[in-house]
Amino acid sequence: MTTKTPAAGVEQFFHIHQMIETGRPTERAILIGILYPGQDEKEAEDFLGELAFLTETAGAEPVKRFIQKLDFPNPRTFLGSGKIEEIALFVRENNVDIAIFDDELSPSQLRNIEKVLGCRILDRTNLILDIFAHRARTSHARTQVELAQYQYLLPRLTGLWTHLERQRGGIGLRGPGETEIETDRRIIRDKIALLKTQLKKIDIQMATRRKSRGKMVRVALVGYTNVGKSTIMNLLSKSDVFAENKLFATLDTTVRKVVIGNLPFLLSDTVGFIRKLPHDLVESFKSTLDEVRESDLLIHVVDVSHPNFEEQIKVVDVTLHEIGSSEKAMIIVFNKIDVFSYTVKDEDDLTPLLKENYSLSDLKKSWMASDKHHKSVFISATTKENVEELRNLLYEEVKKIHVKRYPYNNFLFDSATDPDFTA
Ligand SMILES: Nc1nc2c(ncn2[C@@H]2O[C@H](COP(=O)(O)OP(=O)(O)OP(=O)(O)O)[C@@H](O)[C@H]2O)c(=O)[nH]1
Ligand SMILES: [Mg+2]
Repeated sequence: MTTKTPAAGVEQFFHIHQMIETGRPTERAILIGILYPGQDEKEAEDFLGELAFLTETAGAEPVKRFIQKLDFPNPRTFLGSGKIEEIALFVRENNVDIAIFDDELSPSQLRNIEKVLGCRILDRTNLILDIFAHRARTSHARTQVELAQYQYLLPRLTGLWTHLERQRGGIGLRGPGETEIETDRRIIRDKIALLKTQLKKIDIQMATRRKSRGKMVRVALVGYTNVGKSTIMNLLSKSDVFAENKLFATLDTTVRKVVIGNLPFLLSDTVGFIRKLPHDLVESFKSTLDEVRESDLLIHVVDVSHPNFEEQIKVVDVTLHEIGSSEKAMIIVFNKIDVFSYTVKDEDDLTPLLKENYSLSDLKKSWMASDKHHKSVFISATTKENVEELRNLLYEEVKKIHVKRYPYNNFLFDSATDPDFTA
C-alpha cells in the first residue's frame, strides 16, 4: 500500500488539545519525573510544577504526580519496573488519558512504557512541540515547528504504529507491516527536506528585511518563558503584543521602533526559553533567534517572584551561549517585584540566611555583588514601579552603542533626517 501523506495518526500524535477543540472533555494527565542524585526534593517538585503548567497550557488537566529517586533513567522503562506497575494501576483505576514524562524518552522507552501503561505517552519534548504547534501563527513559525515535529517523529514511527493498532482495537485488523512504516518514513524524510527548503527561502527574505532596517541600534528582549517580556515590550513601545499567563505566548518575533528622549532604537520581543528546550526546536527556530543574535544589546528579563528564578537565569545564559550570543552587551531586568515575597526570619533565629529569607534589598545587594558585568533594575511592568529607571538605563546603554556607531553625528540621532522621529 502506498499513501501520499503519512499515516492519519501522525497529526493526532501531536495535538493533545484537539480533544477540547472538538468539545470532548479535557484529557486527564499524570506527570512523571525522576529525583536525581544531588537534586533536592523541592527542586524536583518545582520541575514537575513547570511540567504541570506546560500541561495546562497544552489544554490537559494534571491529576497526579509521580517522582522516583533514581541514579539515572531506566533504559527500558525510564522508571523502575515496580514503579511503572504502580503507575499502571493508577492509570487503570483513574481513567487517565495521558502520561507525561519530564524528560525526553527514547523511541524504545516510549514503546515499552506504552505497553505497560496502556494510555497515551508524551514526553517533555513532545509536549513543548505540541504547544508550539498550537501557538504558531505565521507560516514562518508553523514551518519551523513542523520541521521540528517531523524530526522528532521520524525515529519514533514504530511506537506510533503500536499506538494506532491499539486504538483500532486490534480485532480483525492486521497490524501495519514494516512496509507501511518504511513508506511513512520515506514520506516524512521528503517532508523534512521540503520544509528545510521552504525555511531557507523564508530565512533569505527575513535577512533582507532585517538589512533594510538600516543601522539603527537593535535591542532584544530575552528571558525565560512567562517572565513578562511582551508586557515590557508593550510598555516601552506603546504597542499591543499578545501577553498572557501561559507558557510560550509569543512565538513570532515582533520588532518596534522605540524612542527614549531623542534616541530611537529598535526593540524586538521573541520566543521565551525553557529548561530542556528541545534541540530540534532550537535548530529550526534559528532564524527567529537571529533577531537575538544580530542585536546590539540584550534585555534579559527575569521573573524575580518565581521561586526558581536563579535556575531560570542559568537556563537563559546557557541558551544564549548555544546560539552564540553570550558575549553581547546585556542589562538584567528583574520584573514582577509587585508579587515578590519572602519568608521573614525571627530575630532570635541565628541559623544562616537562606535564599527564601532574602528581601528584595538583600537580593539587590547580593546580585550586584556577584555580577559586576551587567547593570540591573528591579521593576514591575504591571504597576509600572521603577519603569522610569529602566528607561533611563536603556537610554544610557543605547547611547553608548549609538555614539560608537555615529561618532560624527553630534552623538545623538538627527531627527531632521528621520521621518518617523517622534521625540
Ligand atoms: N504581577 C505581575 N505580573 C506580570 C508582570 N509583568 C508581566 N506579568 C504577567 O505575567 C504573564 C506573562 O507575561 P508575558 O508578557 O506574556 O510574558 P512573556 O515573557 O512575553 O512570555 P512568553 O511570550 O510566553 O515567553 C502575564 O500574565 C502578565 O500579565 C509584573 O510586573 N507583575
Ligand atoms: Mg511573550
